[in-house]
Amino acid sequence: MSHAWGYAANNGPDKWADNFPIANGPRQSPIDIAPDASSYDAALKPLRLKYDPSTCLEILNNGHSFQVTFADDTDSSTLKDGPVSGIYRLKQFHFHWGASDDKGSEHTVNGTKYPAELHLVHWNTKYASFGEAASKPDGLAVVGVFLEIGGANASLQEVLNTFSAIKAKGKQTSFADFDPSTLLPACLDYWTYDGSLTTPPLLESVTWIVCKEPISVSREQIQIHGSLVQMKKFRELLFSAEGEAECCMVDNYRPPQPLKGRSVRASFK
Ligand code: SG4
Ligand code: ZN
Repeated sequence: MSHAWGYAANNGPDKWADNFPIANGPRQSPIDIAPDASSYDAALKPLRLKYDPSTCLEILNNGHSFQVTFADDTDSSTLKDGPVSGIYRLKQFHFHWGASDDKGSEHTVNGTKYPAELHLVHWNTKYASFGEAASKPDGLAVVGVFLEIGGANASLQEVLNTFSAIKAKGKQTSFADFDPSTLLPACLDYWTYDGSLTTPPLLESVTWIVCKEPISVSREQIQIHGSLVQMKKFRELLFSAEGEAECCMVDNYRPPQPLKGRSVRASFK
């Protein structure tokens, strides 16, 4: 494989194992969550997420997704409790989405796909940096939130409003004072399991925390003054860089991987 990894037929999830053999490893992500096969664990604590909007820095199209990055040199924006111990710092959040509303999420619930999935990526401060933590079994904690079609989401719209500046791969722009907790569902009940990054290098370092309750995103909402388009707006971004043949950023999700004997625990009955 001479080309870089991606989501196309010639470099997509089915091909990743050629360069990243851990793709067939014991704790790969995402998975299909079967609620009836998950076990309620009374020892699981409520998730404690504390985010400081002043740590929000910029938004970037990295050619695989777009991500909002945070200053992570202090414990200002953190995840504590839930299934983990210690302090995990927020590094970035990003999304995965489909070419149409019937697909796009990475995790599925009883086989049901959502149109998109939000990932908030945190790293364990018992390690010196994100880079060091990313290869440790307890290095990362990613909160996954499903998006479902419903009313327009005002908080999400603040993110989407930057898209004209980050359309092509490699583009970035400042994005300050955004509070990522405004993207969270009201209820933080979750499923948790031991997994991996869902993109190469597919490192098996992620404690996954997948929220039961989705947040809403509008399919399309036309207003009288200008248009407010949410799910469709994601699909205007490009995998390609400026000057290359335009290739829409869609279907940037990995499908569910084998559970291989892992347990999925629920924080709720
Ligand atoms: C997306 O491609 C992000 O943009 C990546 O962020 C992220 O990689 C990757 O997904 C995998 O993360 O939560 N889906 S995931 O398992 O966080 C990392 C960057 O490239 C290492 C920074
Ligand atoms: Zn992700």
